[in-house]
Amino acid sequence: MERTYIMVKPDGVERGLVGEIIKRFEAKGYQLTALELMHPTKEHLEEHYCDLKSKSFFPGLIQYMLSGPVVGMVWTGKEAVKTGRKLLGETNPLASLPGSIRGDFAIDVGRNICHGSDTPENAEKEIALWFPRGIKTAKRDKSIDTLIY
Ligand code: DAT
Ligand code: MG
Repeated sequence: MERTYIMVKPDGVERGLVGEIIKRFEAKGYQLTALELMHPTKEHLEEHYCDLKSKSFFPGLIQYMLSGPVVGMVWTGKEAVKTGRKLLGETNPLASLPGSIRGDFAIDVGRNICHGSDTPENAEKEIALWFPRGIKTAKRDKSIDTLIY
């Protein structure tokens, strides 16, 4: 089953949009596999965004990402990466259709409230970077269904 790394950025956390973003992935049918409030270091963020190092907006992006805690999540399910990005919308919120998270809640590309992996390979890299201790997947014990108190 495919996994994707979704992160609520500092502005999304500050604006109280964590629940709204979780709600949309749950409603779509994806399974929440990991979740943590984190305070990443500059070095950690530079690694996460290493492909963008040469861009003029890179220092501003890192500064913004350091401005408060983020919520890192792993969501699992069929085509989680591609569909996750559809739920998020376009990188530039002004190009995002209403109905998407960025389309509904953001205007500026530099404050686009959420991150989503762009390929299954990058998703696994990002999951390893943000959840370096691994993710324990506990199976639900169905025997409790027969125990009624
Ligand atoms: P995405 O987050 O949609 O995968 P990306 O990987 O190209 O987009 O860029 C990472 C983040 O960098 C993006 O969410 C916001 C910021 N960014 C991208 N292009 C930008 C630009 N032209 N000006 C300012 N920030 C930008
Ligand atoms: Mg990206």
